[in-house]
Amino acid sequence: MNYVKQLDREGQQRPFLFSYRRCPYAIRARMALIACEIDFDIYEISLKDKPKQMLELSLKGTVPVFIYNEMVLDESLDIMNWAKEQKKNTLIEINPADERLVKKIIEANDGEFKNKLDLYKYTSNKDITLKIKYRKDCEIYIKSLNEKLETQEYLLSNKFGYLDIAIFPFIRQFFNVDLKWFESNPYKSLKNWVERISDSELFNQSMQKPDS
Ligand SMILES: N[C@@H](CCC(=O)N[C@@H](CS)C(=O)NCC(=O)O)C(=O)O
Repeated sequence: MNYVKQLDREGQQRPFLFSYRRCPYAIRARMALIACEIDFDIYEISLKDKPKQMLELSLKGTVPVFIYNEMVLDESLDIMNWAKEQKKNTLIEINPADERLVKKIIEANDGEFKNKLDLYKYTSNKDITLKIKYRKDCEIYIKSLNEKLETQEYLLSNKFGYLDIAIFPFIRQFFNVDLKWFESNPYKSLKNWVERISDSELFNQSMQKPDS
């Protein structure tokens, strides 16, 4: 992952990612690309001042946007799937028997949970009763993940993989809303999982800053 100052529309040879460091969708895309040993250029956008080049390639104006040759992918899961298909590293292969479950958990994550997470995250601490209500709404999904992790180290098995990458950035964001609560929350297996992935080289590489 190599930070660059712009997309070279004529001469760009390497895969290219428009990204935003803290965006959970962009994090899952970066982690998948790095896990699959794809060497890519990356451009850190400002959400308040999106680059024209990016909007020309993808009208919807969300990150991540991935460009390789003539291909433009502007959905994080499409980027993960493309990385997986390159088969440079089997780390994030999905066992065919798990495909339906993976899809179901990601749909719950990106749909209902993400909506509730945004309500929780963006409700001011001044309205603490409402904020706690939204956190409790999130906890239905949080509890279901915690239960999976009581008997195995990662979401599908004892092996880290695709589903962990897809889900982790959102759970991290959930816990980051209130780090004090994170320390004392009852979801110990999920807390350990978050800490384990947060400490991983893969995650830390994906969070590299533009100026480092
Ligand atoms: N479904 C898209 C969602 C991406 C998304 O919503 N990204 C947010 C940042 S976390 C974004 O770019 N929002 C546009 C904005 O804030 O203007 C994906 O999976 O890539």
